Amino acid sequence: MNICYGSEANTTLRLLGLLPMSGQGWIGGEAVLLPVKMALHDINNDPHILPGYNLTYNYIDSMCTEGVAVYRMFRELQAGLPYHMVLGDGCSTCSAATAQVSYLWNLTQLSYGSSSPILSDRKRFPKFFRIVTPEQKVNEARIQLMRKFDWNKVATIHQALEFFSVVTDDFVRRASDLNVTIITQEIFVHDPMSRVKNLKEHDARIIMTAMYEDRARAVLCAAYKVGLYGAKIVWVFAGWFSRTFWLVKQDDIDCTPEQMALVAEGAFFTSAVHFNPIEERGIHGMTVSEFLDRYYKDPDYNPDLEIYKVAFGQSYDHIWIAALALHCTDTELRRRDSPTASHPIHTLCVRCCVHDASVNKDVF
Ligand code: ABU
Repeated sequence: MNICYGSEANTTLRLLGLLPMSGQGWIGGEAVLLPVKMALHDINNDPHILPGYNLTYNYIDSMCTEGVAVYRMFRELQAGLPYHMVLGDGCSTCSAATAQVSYLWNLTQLSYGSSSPILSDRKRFPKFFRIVTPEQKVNEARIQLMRKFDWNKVATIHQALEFFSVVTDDFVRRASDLNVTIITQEIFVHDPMSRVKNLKEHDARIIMTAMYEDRARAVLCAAYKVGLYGAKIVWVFAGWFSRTFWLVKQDDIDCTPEQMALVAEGAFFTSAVHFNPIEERGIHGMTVSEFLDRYYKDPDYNPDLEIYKVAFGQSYDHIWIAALALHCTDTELRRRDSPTASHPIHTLCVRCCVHDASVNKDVF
């Protein structure tokens, strides 16, 4: 499925979004659409940004699955109409897979929500950027939790993906520096039951997790079955999980919502700050509360997407960064009096403009 915001013209600049709309892991893609619509409206009506151009956005459903993401992106890029940037994915696994392909089309890729540390490797992902905090930086919050509550023993459990191994290794290094004892480190590929039993056998009380939310549901259900829950057990999950993630139905989970809620009770969620806590005006002159006010009043507002609220602001912002990068590229091409200057923006120069476009943003 794809949609197109904005109308086609020979001055059309085309963005290709990679959105996990279905599947498992993290499927907040639908929550990206309204902020994208708002940003395109603001940009296309701003006479100072990309004057004479019309910015449009199509998307594919990547299903938070690498193969699907690469296949559907490839199909879209082969279809004929030129794209000027790729935006996404919201799942790091898909970003890693697609970013190793999109640069071969000379396309710059900018993600609104991929937090895997590995994506900062410019050799592996030469034209990939993102506006979210890499996940290992959030480990500092987990360390501060350990300090705050005087916890001196901790266990970890993570899904066997490079993303989560790197995050967990970083946490273990920081915890060891604090003289915290790591009582066990559990790793699983799909079914976490034997690893959760091991946590129980080690009498784990504080458990740092690193995994996608479908696997976190499997962990909670396994924990219920082995009795690893109660007032003395603290689970720490990623803050980008959908709110009340433990209540989402899943084929391989046979625990009831009540049983899942019992285990999730008292869990902590750690993440970067997703909205500017200071009421200052951004590039379009809006504060965060003004942005949210507009968002909630929009006819396309869907309360079911509130569980993905962490994605709203960054989804709006990433379209602005793409637009500013394209604007900067256009300006630079005209300044150089390049033969391409009279044509729609050439993709070659976009990469060098991403940083310039994000002077007030963190791009990693
Ligand atoms: N947007 C969810 C973050 C998880 C990931 O980077 O895959």
